Amino acid sequence: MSTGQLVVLDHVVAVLTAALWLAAGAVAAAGRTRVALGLAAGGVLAVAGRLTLVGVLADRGWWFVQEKVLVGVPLLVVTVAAAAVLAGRPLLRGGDLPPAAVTSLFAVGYAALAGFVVTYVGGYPLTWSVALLALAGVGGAVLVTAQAVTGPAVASAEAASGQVAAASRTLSVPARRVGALPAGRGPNPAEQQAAAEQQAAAEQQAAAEQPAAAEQQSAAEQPAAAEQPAAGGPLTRRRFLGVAAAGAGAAGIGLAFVRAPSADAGGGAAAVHPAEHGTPVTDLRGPTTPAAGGGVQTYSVTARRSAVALTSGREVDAWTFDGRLPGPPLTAVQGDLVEVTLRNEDIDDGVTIHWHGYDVACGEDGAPGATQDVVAAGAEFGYRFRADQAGTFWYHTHQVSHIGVRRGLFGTLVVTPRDAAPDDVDLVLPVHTYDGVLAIGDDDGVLEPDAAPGASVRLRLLNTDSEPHRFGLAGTAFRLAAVDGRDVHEPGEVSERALRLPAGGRYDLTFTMPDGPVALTVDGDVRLRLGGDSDPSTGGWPELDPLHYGGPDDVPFTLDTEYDRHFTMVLDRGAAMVDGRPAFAQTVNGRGHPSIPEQLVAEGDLVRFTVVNRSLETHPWHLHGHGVLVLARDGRAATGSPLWVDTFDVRPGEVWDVAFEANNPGVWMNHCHNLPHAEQGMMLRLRYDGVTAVGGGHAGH
Ligand SMILES: [Cu+2]
Repeated sequence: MSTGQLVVLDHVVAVLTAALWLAAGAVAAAGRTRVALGLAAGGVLAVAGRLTLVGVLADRGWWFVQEKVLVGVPLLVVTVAAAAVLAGRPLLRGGDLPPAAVTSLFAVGYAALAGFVVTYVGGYPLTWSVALLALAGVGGAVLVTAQAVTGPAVASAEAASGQVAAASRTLSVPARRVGALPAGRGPNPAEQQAAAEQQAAAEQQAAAEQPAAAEQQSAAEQPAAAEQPAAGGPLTRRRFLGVAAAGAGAAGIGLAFVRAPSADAGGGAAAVHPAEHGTPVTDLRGPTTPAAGGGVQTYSVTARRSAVALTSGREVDAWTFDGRLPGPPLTAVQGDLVEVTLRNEDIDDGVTIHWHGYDVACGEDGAPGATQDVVAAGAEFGYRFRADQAGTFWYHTHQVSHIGVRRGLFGTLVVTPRDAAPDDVDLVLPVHTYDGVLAIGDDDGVLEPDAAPGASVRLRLLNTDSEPHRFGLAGTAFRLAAVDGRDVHEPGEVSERALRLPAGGRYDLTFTMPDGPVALTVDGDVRLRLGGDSDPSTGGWPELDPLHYGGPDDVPFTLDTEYDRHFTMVLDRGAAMVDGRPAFAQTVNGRGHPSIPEQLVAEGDLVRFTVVNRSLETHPWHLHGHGVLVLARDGRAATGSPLWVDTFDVRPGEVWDVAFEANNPGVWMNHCHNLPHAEQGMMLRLRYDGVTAVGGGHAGH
């Protein structure tokens, strides 16, 4: 079973555990002891199941169980033990349960619920704040339940009486018969009558403040209590628990406001330069001349709002570059100097251009608030870089990108090698969803370009959405020639294999056009046909795993390398501050942007990332300015071709290890490329010592 499936199962069993115990408590309170016994038995099995699951999950990594082992499981074990002591025998014996027994059943339910809430809302890592709040929550719930089960009048009488049953001391609830519940909840009229009488008597006693009488009555009702007179009064005990719970809650709330350290050195040397003194990132600009033999490609791109029709005629209310969807395709030959002037006509939120996967100088990276100021409506900005990397890339705005990119502020960037012959058919295929309609380029139907049999074909697949897409190429064997614009070493020929492309990622597929038809499916639907009609079904094809594809080659580092810095990023959902507001955030190590400590590196460092996904969603991780080498997934080393990527999908429960050399100084965004996730907090910075960002703490995305 995959770790992701185990995480889901654990959630389900946690909720089931809580439901069973709470139901057991409720049913017991209603006097239906036999049903309560059945539910409690189910609850015990559920608890056993949870303990087993936590054990199995622990084997997958401490990240997956930390808060369960430290809070959820201890709470469960303690409350189950208490319930066994208080409710075990009465449940087996049948008949009405004393209030302490009923409360103890509820307590297990609260503990199970608290464990689930800690996991689901608190996430990783566990903080004192969350632990204390969980204890306060369970303690408070137990107190309120004890009060309710006993009945308020009786409770106050008892408080006055100074009487408590020995058993109830464990859970700090007075032991009273369920018959003392308010009238109407008792199982039969006779009992209700008895309850009413008791209540009346208790009220009388409370009003008269006659401890002795109350004690007498209590003792008469409850032989067990009489046999084991309490040392302390319930008032003291309840008050103590109440004060403790309130104190834990207050401390938990207070601790929630403790700020994170501003930087994480990843086990490496601390900063030599103070954060605010160094080279401004705006000084880190691209070269001004092409490489030898290269030319200059000059582009001017204008961002503006525009209604654009897809090929079906469907109109999209878009944010565009140059009034088209996608923006203008930018091309260059390797070694060219590329100069792009960006103008913002009327995008009120502002705009930038980020060169996705292209390792430009940091001042050209287009991260507003980090590498440049946002380009406001009416303003412009010039980008410049040398096209050193040949391959398939794209560009997009990085300002309110969860809206801007979705609405169309992106385009393709393809750099062809200077020395290689071009393919006969070279198709650039950016897949994007506009207003819920999937299109390749601006074509929301089926593309049918020409390809003669025998022609060499390259399909450049780009996923410009925030979710992965699944591709199938039918009618021919093919090679996965490049991933994220970087050539795969010795790509072998495969057929009938599906390709899952992460958000932001690119795959180049190559093949020789056969005599028969070829079709490309996206998420199961044919979107491109070559050489005639065909309507293949690719849904059942197994996925090609790029971690185990192609031929091995030299790599600069492996799992065994001594890294200068090692950063672990645990991705989760949870309550956290995002941009100064509390949110159910997408978190990294329990925090949301901009409160996630920045990662500090020094030029020349070998840096390793371990990225852990504890959540139930896929996170396409994207580091700016550097390709990263995939070392391992779930602890198993990648084989086959060295796999260099700029975006990698970390699916639920997965653990990825990647590495890179810190060879491109700057302040780089490091974030989830599911852009709504980034907006919801899943974004941080990697900063080189001695480089300072623009504008201080806050960066757009
Ligand atoms: Cu994400």
